[in-house]
Amino acid sequence: MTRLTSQDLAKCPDNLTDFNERLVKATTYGLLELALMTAGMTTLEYKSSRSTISNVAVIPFSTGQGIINGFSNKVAQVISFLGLPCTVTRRMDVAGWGEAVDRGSEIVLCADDETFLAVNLESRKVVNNSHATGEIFAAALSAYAGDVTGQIIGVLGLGPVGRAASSWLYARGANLAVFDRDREKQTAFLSNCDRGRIEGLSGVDAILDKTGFVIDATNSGGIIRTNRLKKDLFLSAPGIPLGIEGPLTPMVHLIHEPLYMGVAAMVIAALN
Ligand code: 2YJ
Repeated sequence: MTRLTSQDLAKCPDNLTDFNERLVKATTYGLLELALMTAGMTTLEYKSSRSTISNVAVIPFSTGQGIINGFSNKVAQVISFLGLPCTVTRRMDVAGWGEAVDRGSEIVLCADDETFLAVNLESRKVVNNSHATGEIFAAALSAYAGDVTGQIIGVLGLGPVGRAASSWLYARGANLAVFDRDREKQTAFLSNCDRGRIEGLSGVDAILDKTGFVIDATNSGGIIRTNRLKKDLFLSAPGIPLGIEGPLTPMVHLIHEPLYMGVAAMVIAALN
């Protein structure tokens, strides 16, 4: 899994209202609505859950390669944007956990170099960022497409993010065309699922030839080649780096950002 860098974070728009407007333009839904759609939660259910939350705590973790400047603050910023009371703990690591529990936080979020979790301390529900990220980028694609039932959706990359996106879309009636450059991973994925509506393809170009709706859940830059770009390609891209070169991005309908959508989906899923 890619470890976020401060350069990645610098790409997160500072103004969440602007980011939200861009999401609405692209998908007709804002961040909260997409996160609710991802979790299958109504606005009414959200309001009722929200009223039970006195604090969501974000705990900086210094383990491994250490603190990423701005990470915890950006996580807290997006949670506050969704309307949940949120703070970054003053202390880090285990002491930060103690602080969160002491102050009665119902939900905590923290990340080391490998894993980023939201934990509901009351229900004991644990939500993994990779899973939540795959699902919300799938929901964004579905919102753009209107309805994915019977549509072919391409999924590039079958790690935890790509698999979560695949399951979310499959459960909503999509047909999937999938590719992972690790052939063993692709074979294992295909043998673990009902193949009826899922087809394994031999490369990125084959996916792009097959469909204009694609999830890029790879960690490989530049894999999407200019000569395969269709004008109406919708690319929902949780993967870092982006699979399409920067200058080409105006040519596609693109949803790509490194943090906010995954965090929104995590915290909404952790409410139950
Ligand atoms: O608290 C901090 O500042 C750091 N320990 C944050 C570390 C962030 N962790 C990562 O970037 C991991 N690769 C997990 C992120 C999952 C993104 N899908």
